[in-house]
Amino acid sequence: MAFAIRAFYRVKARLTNATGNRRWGFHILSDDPTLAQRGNSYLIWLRYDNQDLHLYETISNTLNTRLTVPLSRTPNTDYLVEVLYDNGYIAIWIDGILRGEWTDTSPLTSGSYVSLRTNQATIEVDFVEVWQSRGSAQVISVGPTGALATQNANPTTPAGRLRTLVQDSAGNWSSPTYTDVNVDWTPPAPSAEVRDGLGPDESTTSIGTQLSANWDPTTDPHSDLLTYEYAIGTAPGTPDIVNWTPAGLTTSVTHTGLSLTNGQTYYFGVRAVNNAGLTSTPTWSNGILYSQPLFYDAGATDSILSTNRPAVRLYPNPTTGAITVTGPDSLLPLLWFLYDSQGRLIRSGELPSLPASLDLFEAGDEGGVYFWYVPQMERVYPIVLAP
Ligand SMILES: [Ca+2]
Ligand SMILES: [Ca+2]
Ligand SMILES: [Ca+2]
Repeated sequence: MAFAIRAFYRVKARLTNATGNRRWGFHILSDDPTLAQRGNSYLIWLRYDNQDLHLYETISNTLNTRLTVPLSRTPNTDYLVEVLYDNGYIAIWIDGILRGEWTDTSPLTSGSYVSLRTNQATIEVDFVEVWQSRGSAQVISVGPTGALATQNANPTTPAGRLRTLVQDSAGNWSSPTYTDVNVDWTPPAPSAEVRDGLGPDESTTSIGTQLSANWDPTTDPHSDLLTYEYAIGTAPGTPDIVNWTPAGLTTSVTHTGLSLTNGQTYYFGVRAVNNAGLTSTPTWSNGILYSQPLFYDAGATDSILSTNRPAVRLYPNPTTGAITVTGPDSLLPLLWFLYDSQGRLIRSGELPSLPASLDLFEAGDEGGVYFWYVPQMERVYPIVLAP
């Protein structure tokens, strides 16, 4: 552990062998556990055949006796040894009874190791605990290099247990109490795919007041999900139409109350929030085009010629597949939509220059009447595909 001005050590062990000059104990605040006397440290030392408790200070790897207290102990008995180090003051309890105190007027100022030690002894150790001092509130660091370096194995198994005890002004210790803590410092995995619409991915919609999306479920193995959030934007990564909004734990949503712009493509973003409050990177759909439902005003077909609006012309009509489009550059880029006789959007595109040759139809299109819609002209052109 890192050096602390005030620290508390608890070791519970029993000595089990019957012969020899039997002793065991532990160094605290050692600066080098590889050395025979652990460099610079304090050694709490229980001598069974001498029937005493020893405290040594090791300086430059040399033992110096600082305290000797008569104390009877028997083999095959658990002893709880507790040591308080407080800026040079050392107090030792055996089974809860204060047995020795000593103050180092030149206290150790560094030392990162606790080191168990035996001499002609076999011991069974129940536990070794190092307690750091705290205030009335204490921040515990978590993360790969934190004091708690483990995340929950699953959402219902806490990663750690925080224990605490307090000492009264007479030096008496409370019983330890504890609380279990859940730890998750990583965001959920992002959803694999977001699809426009409520089923397989859709590319166009004719409903101008709402948009839907559905997405692959995801999870967080450590803390599970609190909610999904969705957003709608005019570009992937840009939630400029609907900002991030909780969706609960369902994997689809329909957002109503929209006023969609004809010819605009909209994108759905989805991200997951875990129970630690961490948010995944968002996943965006590949977009859905809003195209107003087609209406065909037969009366407007010829009146277009008598207005000041520039003319867009196309030929041949009927066609076997391709058409040539002419018109002024002021209309560029020329956005167009092709609908079938049922009013269903078949395809759409943009002409970057005029005149242009446009492969309007594709193999598989059935012969008959189609409608070519040019938003800039607010005009629908009937086109016949020759069978
Ligand atoms: Ca000293
Ligand atoms: Ca996590
Ligand atoms: Ca789509």
